[in-house]
Amino acid sequence: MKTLAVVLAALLVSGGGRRREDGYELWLRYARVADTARLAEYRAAIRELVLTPGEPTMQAARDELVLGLNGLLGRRVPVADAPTRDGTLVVGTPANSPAIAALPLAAALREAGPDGFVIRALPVRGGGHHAIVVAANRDIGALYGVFHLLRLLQTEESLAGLDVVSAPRYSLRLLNHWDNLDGTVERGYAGASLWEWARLPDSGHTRYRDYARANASIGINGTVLTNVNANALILTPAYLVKVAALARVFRPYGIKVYLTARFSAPLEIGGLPTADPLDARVRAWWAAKADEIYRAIPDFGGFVVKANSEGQPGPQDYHRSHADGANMLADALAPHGGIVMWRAFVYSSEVPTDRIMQAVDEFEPLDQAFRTNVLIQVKNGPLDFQPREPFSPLFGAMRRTPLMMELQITKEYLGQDTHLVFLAPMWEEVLRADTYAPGPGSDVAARIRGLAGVANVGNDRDWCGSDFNQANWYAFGRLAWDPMLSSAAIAAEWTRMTLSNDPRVVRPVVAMMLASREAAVNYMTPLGLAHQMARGHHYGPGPWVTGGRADQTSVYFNRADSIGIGFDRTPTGSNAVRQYFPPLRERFASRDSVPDNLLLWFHHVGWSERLRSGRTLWEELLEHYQAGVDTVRWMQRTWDGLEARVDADRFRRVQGFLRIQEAEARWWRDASALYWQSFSHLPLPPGYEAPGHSLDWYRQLHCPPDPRKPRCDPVTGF
Ligand code: GCV
Repeated sequence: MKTLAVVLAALLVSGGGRRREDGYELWLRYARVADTARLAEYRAAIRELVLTPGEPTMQAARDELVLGLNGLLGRRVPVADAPTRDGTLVVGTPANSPAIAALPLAAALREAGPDGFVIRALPVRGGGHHAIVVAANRDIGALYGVFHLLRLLQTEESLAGLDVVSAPRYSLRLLNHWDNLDGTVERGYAGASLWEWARLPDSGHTRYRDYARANASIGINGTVLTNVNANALILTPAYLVKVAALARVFRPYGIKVYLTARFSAPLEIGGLPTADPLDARVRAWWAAKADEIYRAIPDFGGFVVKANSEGQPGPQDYHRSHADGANMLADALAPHGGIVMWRAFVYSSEVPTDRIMQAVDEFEPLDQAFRTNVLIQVKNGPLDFQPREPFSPLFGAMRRTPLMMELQITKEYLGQDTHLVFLAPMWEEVLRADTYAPGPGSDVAARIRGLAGVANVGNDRDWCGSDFNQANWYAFGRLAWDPMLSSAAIAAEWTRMTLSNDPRVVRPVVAMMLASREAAVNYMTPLGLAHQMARGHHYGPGPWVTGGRADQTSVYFNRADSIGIGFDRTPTGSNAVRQYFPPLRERFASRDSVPDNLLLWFHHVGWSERLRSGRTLWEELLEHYQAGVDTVRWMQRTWDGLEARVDADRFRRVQGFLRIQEAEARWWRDASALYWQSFSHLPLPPGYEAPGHSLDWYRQLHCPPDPRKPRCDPVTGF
């Protein structure tokens, strides 16, 4: 009887022997290698582990290897002090591993630099055994190398002739959390904040360590814990001790902690009558605050600041410039080696120019005015994380000031948790865009010093709100390490690690992922349209949104009228094209050369004007909306075809979300087409799928007051 109870309990825990695919393990599932030949190869190549676990980072590397190899190889790999036989895995640095110090790796290690690693299949001297060596200059490089090796095993790569030298392109690879101290997450679609402030510093959730593991596995080396719409309380002693506790968990994984600095903190928590950056008392307050922070967190990274933007306080409140504000904070952090990432996301409702031009107008004159420990953090596009924008012209305009690029991993404008939209193709597009500053061959990737990604992580069991949203966290880290990795390669890695190595799964899933971003562009904002989402929550269509701040409305951006649609940014309009270097300026300004996918971003085009395709603008718009819907339907069919090859948990979850996405792609198509039709007065072509409802119906659709997911249901009309 007792035995039966034990068996039943075990069955319940294990889900009947089935692995529970609830998403918690992300891409670090370490499932047993399915290909038997590969499994045999790996088992022969890795029969013992030599690694000195003295320091916390080496201990983390060892823990990960033990966990990973146990899972992947399906057996325990013993740990030895020195290589004793063929099939040894040696991990370390010349300083902590005599075996590595004895190997001729100097040139490769120079190439690997401070964060990189070398992985080689080698005979190890003093025994002549064959080994795989993971070597680095610093412990953190060894940990990154371990994750890389595990990735090779997870993706079933051959180890024959292994010879890898890998170094990150950028030294700043940061997540930005928009997490509030009350546990909410601005633009978060994966539950509440991970940071349990009320329980810290004493209770260290084990999840913090898994968060650090996940980040380290893709090379992320910094985390900004708090929202850019900042709360000064995070800088008070009561919170700093909590921040220090998180920093302790993250430190072995090479992750530095950063905070957002509220510019008015000297007033709010410092008891000063001003926050003027040129006031000596204010400067002294920030210097003392920096000293206090570094006493608590010696490796604190620095501040991110949103100033004079969307109501946030800043130096302009005192008639000072962004440089005055940034430099004051930079001076406070400089003695400790800290940096300031000052955001360029600024626009003012009082400035009469095109909203997207204001960042360049504001910051370009300040080029060279910033301290050396200031970076200007620029969103990928000049507007605000839209499904498609051209790259921000600031990447070309700021020639002397170090720049970071800010990407949004959380999909505020791209279907949030439910829509399957893989963002790597969008990021690849901007990283590889040529700014032509100062001439051809100057891509955005070369103009920046780091990447910041607005995190999509919350306390949902699956971290990101959906299985496929995890791929965007993964892709961000991989691109911050190597911005020239292709979206296809990243998608394939992620799919193999997360879902399956079976080519009958990998091929279709990668195809779905690669098609997904263009599908979203098509059903949401085709041909260069932007910011057509519903007001506030930005979920679902709202091309009719007007009222309030003009430069936050849809009509400001679509400029639809009886003649046509689109924002004239040529010299006859706002002349935003002037902010790009030649020949882009001319390319964007001319109807003959502007790419179709940015047409309405730069031009106001007549409804019946013919485009390169031979179709009229009206026909072309409708084609794109329909193509978006069709692609989602194809994704549904593709996924349905995988039922037998994907575990039931994830199969059903993704299937359900694709159902939502298909209904909402139709919602976008129909609401948009009907709204544009109220200007064009042109008919839908014969055979075009008829809209489900009238324009009024779509306009009156109200979202339920759900603070977590402000979703409107276009089917029930809720
Ligand atoms: C954190 C957009 C978002 C805001 C966000 C802002 C920013 O406007 O809608 O939620 O605020 O960008 O990046 O500062």
